[in-house]
Amino acid sequence: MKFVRFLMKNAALANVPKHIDHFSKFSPSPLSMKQFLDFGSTNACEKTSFAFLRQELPVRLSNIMKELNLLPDRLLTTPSVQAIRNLSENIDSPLSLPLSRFVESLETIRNRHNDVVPTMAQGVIEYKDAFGQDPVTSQNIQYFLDRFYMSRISIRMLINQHTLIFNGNTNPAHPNTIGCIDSLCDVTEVIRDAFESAKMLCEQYYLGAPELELREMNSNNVRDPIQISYVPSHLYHMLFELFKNAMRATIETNEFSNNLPPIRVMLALGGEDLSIKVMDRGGGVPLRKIETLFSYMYSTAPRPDFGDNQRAPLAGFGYGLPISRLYARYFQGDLQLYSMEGHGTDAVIHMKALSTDSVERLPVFNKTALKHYKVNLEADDWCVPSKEPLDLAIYRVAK
Ligand code: W6P
Repeated sequence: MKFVRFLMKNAALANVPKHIDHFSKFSPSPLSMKQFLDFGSTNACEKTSFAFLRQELPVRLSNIMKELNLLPDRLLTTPSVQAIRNLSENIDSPLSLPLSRFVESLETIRNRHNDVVPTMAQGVIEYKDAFGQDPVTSQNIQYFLDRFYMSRISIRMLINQHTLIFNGNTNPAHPNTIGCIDSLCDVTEVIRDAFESAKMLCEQYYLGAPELELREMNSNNVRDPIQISYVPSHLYHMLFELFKNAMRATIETNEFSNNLPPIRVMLALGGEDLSIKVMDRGGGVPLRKIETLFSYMYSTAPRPDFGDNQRAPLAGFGYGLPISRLYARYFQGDLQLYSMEGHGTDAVIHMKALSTDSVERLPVFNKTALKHYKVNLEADDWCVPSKEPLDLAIYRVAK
């Protein structure tokens, strides 16, 4: 029996398809926002985009599949992770289709991968149930999933751009949009939209919600609206997540007060950065716990079954914050939390203001990446504080 399981496990692990080895030898080619926009204007045609994607999609996918195969066997052999590996098995077969069926097959591939995030989360739960959680595994999973989900964001971005631009429909409601990029994305409008949606959810769950106080500063020209080239859906995703967290903290720490402190937002545009700060007075989070808010392992818990008279709580389940941070980093920005326990939390989204600086940030599989998956058995280079008080008696010198 043990031997059969041994054989089956090795069969599952060994069959790395040949095309993955081939395509993983190439490095992914990051695109700038400007290049994305050019693909959708007169500069490029469907054939160029087709030829690019036929190479680039398998390269990005193969690079990350090489890393997936380096995960500890105990994680790799969970049913969920196996299911994800099987999805990529025939990635290049639809991609060898002629141009005329390319858009259609891209849409099929994209839809087949819709549930990868919850499936991977299930894999982490299966691992935790079987082996528990420890800092080393948590760190490895964090490293891998940040790269895996970043790769996924980028692959879906390429697919969405191609299918939206070349599916034959134009979008007259948004003349400035090229695929899912808005070359004049009105940041204030996205902030208000995301706030309103979070507020509606918050009111359903808590029967009340804090107000929004928005200030903005355009240092380039005080009167101009703040607009950049960006993917509005990515920005919306990040803001919606931050607002849900800020609202939940505000309500839960001010439960018995009859006026809720507003959520204040500061939006600033400089020469290089566009930054959005979301400030709440929700009591804050101790510094020690900030990192766990972004942790895939520590924030993965089986989703409780919400019955009819119980709604899903506003925030705190799933991968909202770590994935929002990836969206910010995808175009060379970042998402950071500054909290003061006892007072409140400031969450800041930094974005590149210039479309020439907004370049995709992509993982590449190489020796440096490989090193991260090798177990490090060396001791840490910082002392571990002892729980026992030091017995100074041993240093006493005889007088
Ligand atoms: C909190 C915790 C948190 C996470 C993200 C954004 C805002 C907040 N506020 O208390």
